Amino acid sequence: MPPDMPFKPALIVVDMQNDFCPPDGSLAVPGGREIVPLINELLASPMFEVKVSTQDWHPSDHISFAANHTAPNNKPFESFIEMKNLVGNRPEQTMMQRLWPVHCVQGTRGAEIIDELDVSKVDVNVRKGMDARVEMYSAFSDSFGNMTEGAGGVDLDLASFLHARHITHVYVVGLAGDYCVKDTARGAAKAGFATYVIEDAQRCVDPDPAAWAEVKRVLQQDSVEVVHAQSNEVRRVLQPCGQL
Ligand code: VGL
Ligand code: ZN
Repeated sequence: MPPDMPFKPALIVVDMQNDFCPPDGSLAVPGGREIVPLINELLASPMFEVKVSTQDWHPSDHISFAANHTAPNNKPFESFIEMKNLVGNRPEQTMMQRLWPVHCVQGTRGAEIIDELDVSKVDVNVRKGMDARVEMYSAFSDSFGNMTEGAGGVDLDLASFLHARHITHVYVVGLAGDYCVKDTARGAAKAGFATYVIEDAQRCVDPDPAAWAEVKRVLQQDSVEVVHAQSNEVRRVLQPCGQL
């Protein structure tokens, strides 16, 4: 990259919430707490122009909760239901939605960000998944691409917020690598930011390495770069001078 290319990076820390963490989260991601030291190191860096955290923040009647559907098609992790684009007023558009255990219900302890995360360094927190009718893994839009800021889905138009701050690059970390990290990173790339997922600062619901390889393929196809903590891309946001 030419040295004079603008570099105003933002950090997005996705869904580091009690319900996504072992040992007692309702949707605990294996190894979810192991990534905290690296994420806190990133949060402590003066190199980021903006630091964002996100929270999955569901009403109790959320469409993704297996408990809100009828047997036999209501097994958490296993069952899928047909979800319609009601938010976008296009009910003919449908997609298959995986069902989950009840998680991150608004106002519960499970929805709080874990105590170990250094939230004092966060500039803005985005709550998402607030519209009961639709899934919203990405902090940029729901699963159909609707941006319903103010209408209940999410409480901030994150793309406009980052553009207004002249952000050029977005680094995405957190939980879960195969759902909300993945879709948030794809949303960032689609919004025009050079986007990185830091591999060592995420963990997946599905711990099978083959599943992560497939996620990486999809990310790279959507112009997201998957990088290691030791890469130059990460070192340049951890070095105070920004040069190696
Ligand atoms: C997530 C499943 C359901 C995530 C959120 O944060 O990756 N996964 N809701
Ligand atoms: Zn969720």
